[in-house]
Amino acid sequence: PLTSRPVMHIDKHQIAQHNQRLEASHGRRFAQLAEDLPNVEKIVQQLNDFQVAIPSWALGTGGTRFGRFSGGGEPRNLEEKIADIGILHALNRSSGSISLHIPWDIPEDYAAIRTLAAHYGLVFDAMNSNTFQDQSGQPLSYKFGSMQHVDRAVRQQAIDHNIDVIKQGMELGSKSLTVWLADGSSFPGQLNFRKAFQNTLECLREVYEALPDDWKMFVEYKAFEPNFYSTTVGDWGQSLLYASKLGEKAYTLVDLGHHLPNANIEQIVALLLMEGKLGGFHFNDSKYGDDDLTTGSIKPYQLFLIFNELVEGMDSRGMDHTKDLGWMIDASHNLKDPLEDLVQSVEAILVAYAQALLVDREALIEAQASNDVVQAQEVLQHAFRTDVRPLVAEARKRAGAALDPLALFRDLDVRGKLIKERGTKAVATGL
Ligand code: LRH
Ligand code: MN
Ligand code: MN
Repeated sequence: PLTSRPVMHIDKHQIAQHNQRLEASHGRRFAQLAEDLPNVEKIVQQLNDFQVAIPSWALGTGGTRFGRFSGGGEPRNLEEKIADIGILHALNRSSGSISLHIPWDIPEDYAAIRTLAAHYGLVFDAMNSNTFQDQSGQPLSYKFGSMQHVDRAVRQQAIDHNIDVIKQGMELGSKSLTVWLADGSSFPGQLNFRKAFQNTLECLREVYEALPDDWKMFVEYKAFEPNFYSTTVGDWGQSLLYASKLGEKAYTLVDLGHHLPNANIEQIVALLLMEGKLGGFHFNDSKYGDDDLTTGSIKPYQLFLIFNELVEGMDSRGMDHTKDLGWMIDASHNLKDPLEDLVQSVEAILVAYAQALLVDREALIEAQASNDVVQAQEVLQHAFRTDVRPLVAEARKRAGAALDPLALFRDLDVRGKLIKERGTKAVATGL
């Protein structure tokens, strides 16, 4: 039983009423699309099964280096972050898990937290460790790195923290650890690259040793920021090196915003999948760097091309789309309502996935085999230019979610109610 039940919640009747209002126009649009698709039932089912994890740090208004303008009604603690994801999941039935960041999140009573999450139909996705900031009371500083550090004692502190995060994750039923390191250097000569790599590898090995057998470890790479000359896990090659040396439970994690401009992410994805070393995703979008903008807001065609490789690569390896990779959003913005932002990101992911499922694989293979470049482009763009939103909406309807989650969020004045419950000056812990 829950000790305290939040006031704001979305119930079945509100969803049913909303869907009833939109049913006629949705039904028309869906029927028209279904007429042209041979495998519509299968696609709707695949969309229905697809779940993407929500990071606990995306529920508050993100800041920039220059300031933070918090919105009202933001979650003040882990319980309220879970409640927010509960609202999101009730609206779309596609965000059934939460990814924690330790110690931005401080789970105290594990059983109670699990019960609360289960109440909303949520489970715990990857745990994220944090050795990129100094926490109050922490004996040694990460100013010059954590796992790469020249001082063994600092490295040990980073190892211990990661092992503690694994232990906390075990209490919550998580099955994976994501390690993102800010380690690197900002000036030539600051770092011995080989020593930094080897120190990091040694530390990751110790963390890997503490990983339960049924867990995965994701090594997340990032080209730059906060370091601006070198990053010790700077690209997919370096991440793949670590993951290969660590062992079969270690994988590369691709955060879409962590590449140098114009990187061909879909090709990276294809090769990592081929090697069995793609572990998961952090979805977001960007124009310049790690902008963490709403997924699909800047480069929807790239997102589609990535999903095209994912579907093709996973199918060729007999992988389960829903279970075999870790899907997560890693976006948080400073202008939008965080929940509305997440509704948009989840929708964009499902749209890109649906478009990828529409690709005529046989026609594409044929075009490739005959060097028909024009036809290959036609095949891909036919799928990309199909308005698949009725498929995504239909999947939601069948799962008991809202046909138009954003409209319902606004109609119910969810944010207004959260402000009433939590106040206008609520500030989430974290970034
Ligand atoms: C680093 C990153 C990483 C962190 C998160 C807060 O830029 O993408 O995944 O854990 O942001
Ligand atoms: Mn990330
Ligand atoms: Mn990032």
